[in-house]
Amino acid sequence: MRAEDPRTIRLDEYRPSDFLIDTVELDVRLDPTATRVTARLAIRPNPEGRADAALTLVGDGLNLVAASIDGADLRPDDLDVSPDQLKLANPPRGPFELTITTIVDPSANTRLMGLYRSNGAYCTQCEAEGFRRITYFLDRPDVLAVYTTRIEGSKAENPVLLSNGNLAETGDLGDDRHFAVWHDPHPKPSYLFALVAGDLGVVEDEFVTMSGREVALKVFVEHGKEDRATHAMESIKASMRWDEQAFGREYDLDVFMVVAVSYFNMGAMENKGLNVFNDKYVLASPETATDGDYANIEAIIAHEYFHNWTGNRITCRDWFQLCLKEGLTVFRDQEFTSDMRSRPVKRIQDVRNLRSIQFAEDAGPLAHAVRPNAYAEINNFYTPTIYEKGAEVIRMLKTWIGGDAFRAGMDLYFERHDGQACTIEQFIACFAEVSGRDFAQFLRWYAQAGTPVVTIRTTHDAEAKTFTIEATQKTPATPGQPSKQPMVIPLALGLVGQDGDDLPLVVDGAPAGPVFALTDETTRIVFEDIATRPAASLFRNFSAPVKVVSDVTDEELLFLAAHDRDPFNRWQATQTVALRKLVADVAAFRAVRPISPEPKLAEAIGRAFDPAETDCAYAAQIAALPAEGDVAREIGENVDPDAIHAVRSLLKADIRDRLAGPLAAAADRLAETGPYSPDAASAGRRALKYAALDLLSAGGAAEGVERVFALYKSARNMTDKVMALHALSIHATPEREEALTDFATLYSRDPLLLDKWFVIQASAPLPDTLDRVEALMAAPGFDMRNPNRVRSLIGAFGSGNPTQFNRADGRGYAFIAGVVAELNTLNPQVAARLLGAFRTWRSLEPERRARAETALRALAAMPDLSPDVADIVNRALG
Ligand code: 0A1
Ligand code: ZN
Repeated sequence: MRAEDPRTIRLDEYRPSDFLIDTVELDVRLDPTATRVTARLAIRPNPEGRADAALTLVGDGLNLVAASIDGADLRPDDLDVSPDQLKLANPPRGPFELTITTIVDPSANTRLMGLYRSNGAYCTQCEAEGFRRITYFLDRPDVLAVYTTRIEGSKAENPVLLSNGNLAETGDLGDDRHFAVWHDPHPKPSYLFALVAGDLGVVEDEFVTMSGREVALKVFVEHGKEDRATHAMESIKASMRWDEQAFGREYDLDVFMVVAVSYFNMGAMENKGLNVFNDKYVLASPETATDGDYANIEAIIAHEYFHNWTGNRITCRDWFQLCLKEGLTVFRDQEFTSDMRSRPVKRIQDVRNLRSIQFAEDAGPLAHAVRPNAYAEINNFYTPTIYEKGAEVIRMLKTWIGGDAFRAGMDLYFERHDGQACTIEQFIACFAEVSGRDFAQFLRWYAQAGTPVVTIRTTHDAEAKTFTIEATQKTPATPGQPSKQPMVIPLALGLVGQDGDDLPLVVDGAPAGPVFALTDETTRIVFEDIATRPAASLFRNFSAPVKVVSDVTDEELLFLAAHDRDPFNRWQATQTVALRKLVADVAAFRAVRPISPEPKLAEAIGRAFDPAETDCAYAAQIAALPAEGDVAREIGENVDPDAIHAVRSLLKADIRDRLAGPLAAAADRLAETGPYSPDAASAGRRALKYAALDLLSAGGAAEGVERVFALYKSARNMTDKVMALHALSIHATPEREEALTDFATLYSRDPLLLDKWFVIQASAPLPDTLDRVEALMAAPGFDMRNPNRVRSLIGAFGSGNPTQFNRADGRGYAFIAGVVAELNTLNPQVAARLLGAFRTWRSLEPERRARAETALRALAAMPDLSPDVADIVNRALG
C-alpha cells in the first residue's frame, strides 16, 4: 500500500459511527432508466460516537431529488450534497427521521454494483459498497437496521418482486402496476440488502427445520431453465440439514430464496433470505453441466446459505474483518463437502487450490495478511488469502485446540455475538475462553502475510533409539512487512515403521502427539524407543498452510506413498517426489543436460490405475502431476514457463510409455455404461478415466488422441464431452479442430456452454491461442459486459495458460493490459481481477519480466484509472 494514496483506509483509524439507523423503509418505483428510490431512515446519535458530529451519508454517483427531516423539506442551503455524499452539518441531536429520494439508472449500470439489469431483470449487488449507489446511507457493516422494502413496477415486465425477509403485502394498482412489501425482522448491514424483479420462472419446495418450523424454498431462474434448478434445490435442503447437525444452526425466516442471474461480478451473494447467484453456480442438467459444475453448485449454495449465521446473524464490524465471515464460511463449506463426498479428496482439492492461487498470491507483490491493516479499494480484498487462507487458519485453530473445544467455542460465539458486528479478537476470545489457551501468538496468523517455510531435519540415533525432528520456521518478507515473528504451527505427524504401521509416539517418557505445536523459530522433538529409522509423515492432512522443505528422502516418500495411513500424505508423498523431479528436470532442460528417468514415480502413479483401487476419485488425484504453476513457485525465481511446460509434458509421456497397458485397460474399464449420475463415486470414475486418457494422449500420441476423439464422439453426458474436448485441445491435431467446431455447432447458443468452449480454447498451450482468443472476442456470443464471458475467454487466458500468457514476445501481457484498459470504466471490478494474472510477474526470467513490467507501466500511466485497477497496478509495481 502506498502511504501517499489519499484513499487508504486503515484499521487503526476505526471509529464507531456517530449515528445509528434503526429502521429503513425503502420505496422503490422500478423504471429501466429512472428508478425512483425513497428511503425513510430512523436515525439517532450513537452513544458511542462524537456528540457534536455532522451527519455524513455516503453516495456513489447519486442524483438527489428531495430530502426532508421529520416531514419538513430540506432546502439546498441546509445540505451539502454531491453525487458522493449528503452532509448535514447540524443534524438533530435526538432521534429523527430523514427521508431521501434519489433517481438511479439501472440500465446504464455496467459495473453491476448497486441496482442493475441482467437480461431484462432488475437485481442488486451491495457488498461491499454498492448500497450507496442506490441511496445515501451510512454504508458500513457496523450500522445494523431493520428493513421494510416496498417495490412497485410493471406487472407485465416484473411479475416477480423480491426483497429480503418475509413477504408482508402485495397489491394490484391497476394500469399494469403492482407492488410487494417485504419485511426483514433481522437487523442487518446495508451490504446484505437485495432486491430482484423480473419475469422469472421458479422451482419451489419446502424444508422443516429441527424445531419444526416450515420454510418455503424458492429458486428463481430464467423461464425455460426450471429443470436445471433441481440440483440447486437439493443442495439447499442438504445445507440446511447439515448446519443443524454440524453446528446446531437453524434457518430463521419463513422463506429462503435463490435467484440465478447471468450478469454477476462474483460467484454468489448471501443477501439475507435472498441469495443472488451467478447462474453458472445454479443451473445444471446432465446435458449441460459437468461433474465439476455439480460439485461447485453444491458447495456454493452451501457457502451462501452458511453465511446466514457466519456473516449475517453475526457480521463484520468493518471490512478489515472480512475473513471473520469469509474464512469461517469457507471452512464450513469445506466441511460440508467433506461430509457429503470424500473427505480426503476434498482436502487434496482444497490444498491444490490453496497452493496454486493463495501461495502464489503470498509469494508475489499482492501478498497481504488474512486481516489486512490498510486498503485502498476493498473490492480487491475478496482474495484467496482472505477466503482460503482464512479457512486454513480456522482449521488450524480446530486442530490445535481439538474438535470438542472448537465446537464449544463456536457455540459460545453464536450465543454471545448473535445480532452483532464483530472483530476477529471477539471471535478468538470465545476459543481462548473455552480452551484456556493463550491465543496471543496464534493471532499472528491474521496479521502476518506470507507463507511460512518449515524446514525439517531428521536424525536417527540407533544407539540411543531416538528419532529427532528439528523444525525451523521462517516467513519470508512481504510488501510492508520486512521481518516476521514465529507463528503457532500445528504439526500433525506420524512415524511409519518398516512394516507400514505407525510407531507409538513417546516424548520425555510419555505418550505424545500426534499434533505438536511449533511455536519457536526452531523446535526439536525427540521421540524415544525408536529402534530403526522410520519414515516421517509430516503435516498429515496438511495440518498447517506452510511450505515444507524436508530431508525425508525420495525413497522414504515412495514408501509413504504406499503405506502411510494418512490418505492426504500418501498423495502428498507422490506429489513431492514428482515436484522434486520436475524442478531438477527444468534445470537440466535449461542447461541442455539429459533428463534422468524415474521408474519409481511411474510405479507409484501406476497404483492409481490398479483394478483393485476402488476409490477412483482419490486415485485420480494420485495420478495428476503437480501443475505447471506449482513447479514455477517451487523454482521461485528466473522462471521460464516454456521449460516447465516442456519438461512436464516429457514426464507425462515417460509415465505413459511405462504404464501404457494399465492406462489403456483403465480407460476401457471405466467407460460409461449406465445413465449419467453426478454422484461423487460416478464422478470419481470419470475423473480417473480422464487421468488415464490425459496420460495416453501425452505429447499428442496418435493412439491416445484417437481414444479421446472416440470418447468425444460417443459421449452421452457433458462431463465426458468436455473432458474429451479439453484433452484434445492441448495438442495441435485435426481431431482437435473437428471437435471444437462440432461443440460450437451443438452448444454455442447456450451461454454457459459457450463459456466452456471459450475456456478450453483460451487455455490451450499452443502458439496460435492468443490469435484465436482475439478472434473469438469478435465472435457471436462474446459480450464484454458479461463477466462470465470475460472470465471464460480472457481470464482463462491470463490466469490459466502459463505458456501463452507468458509468451516470450510479451504479447500476452499487452493483450491482458489492453482488455483491462477497456474494462476500466465499463466494469472496474472485473478489470482489476483480470490483472491478477500478473501476480507472479516478478519471479519470471529477466526478459519476460521486463515485458510484463512494460505492460503494467503502460496501464499505470493511463488517465482516469479506476481505484480498483489503480490499486492493483500500484501494488503489482510497488
Ligand atoms: N460475500 C460473497 C462474495 C461477494 C463479494 C462481493 C461481491 O460483489 C460484487 C459479490 C459477492 C461470498 O462470499 O460469496
Ligand atoms: Zn462468502
